Amino acid sequence: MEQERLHPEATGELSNLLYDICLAAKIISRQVRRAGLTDILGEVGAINVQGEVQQKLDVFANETVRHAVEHTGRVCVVASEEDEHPIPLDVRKDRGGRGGKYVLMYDPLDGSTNIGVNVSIGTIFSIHRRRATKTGPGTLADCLQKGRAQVAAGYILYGSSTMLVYTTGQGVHGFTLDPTIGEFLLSHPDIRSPDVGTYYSVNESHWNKWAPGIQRVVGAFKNGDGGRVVAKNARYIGSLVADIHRNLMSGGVFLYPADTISPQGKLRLLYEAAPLAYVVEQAGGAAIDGEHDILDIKPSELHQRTPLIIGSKRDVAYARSVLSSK
Ligand code: FDP
Repeated sequence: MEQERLHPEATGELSNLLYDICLAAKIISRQVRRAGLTDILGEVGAINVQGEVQQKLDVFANETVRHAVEHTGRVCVVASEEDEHPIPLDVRKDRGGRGGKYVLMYDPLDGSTNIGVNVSIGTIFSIHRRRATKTGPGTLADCLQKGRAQVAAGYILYGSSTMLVYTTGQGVHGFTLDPTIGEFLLSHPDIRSPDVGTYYSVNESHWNKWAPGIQRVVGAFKNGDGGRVVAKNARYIGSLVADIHRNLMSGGVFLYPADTISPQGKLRLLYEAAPLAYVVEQAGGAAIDGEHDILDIKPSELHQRTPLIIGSKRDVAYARSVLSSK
């Protein structure tokens, strides 16, 4: 609300869309907190478009986010990591056939393999203005925009507390869910990421499948590289949101590079890399695919994957310089 006041032209629609996402987050958080007590853990017996086994909580979170926005008239199309195609949203008659102004893309429950073992998981969201179409439901073309064009992005972390961290391009702000009143309260205003990280986070079991450049970078984060990089401590949760959040707060660099099995990397550009890159850049950090800024990549497919190196600015710059000096 405070930030909306800085824009006299704002209609309040974006703030309301963020509220809709908060509502979905509270409902998902409630289910996550009761997992193990209710029949919500385990697989549904289906494989999603990414070739991954869908968990019941994945499906629940996916539908909860879509239901929270689909009748509001604020969104023209949603795209989720769990659905093969974007879902165009109906136009509300009371809006004169205009259709929603915004495009919402999301990863409903990131870190699926951690769901059943009580490790932090998260929801990631990315909001764009519709561009390709002007009226009616939105299309795939509205989804395929560069990350730089996002109007808002963020994540909800279901960790030791439930936190919402988001940006609308005016810094990064963190809110903690107070379960006693059911509201997100501003607990971490203006988050800034240290320029040099304490941690490096990578799944080192893939070492033998990496290109020599990536091995050099990870080796330097582990052992130091003269005066250029000081050896770091390792932390890898295996839930992207949780790994990014820790590094954002304490300083660190997260890597999910391409390897011989996944030549484009594993993570999804539109649901994971781009929104997190927007948050991390706004907090003073950086995000690249090894060469280009993540936010400058023009997507050609909805479920496009990308290598990702993200976190403290000087660490990402170091990785970029090693990778460019073949
Ligand atoms: P998961 O497979 O558990 O859904 O994008 C998915 C993701 O988790 C990220 O949250 C996580 O950082 C990464 O994959 C973990 O992959 P590895 O198991 O290969 O390390």
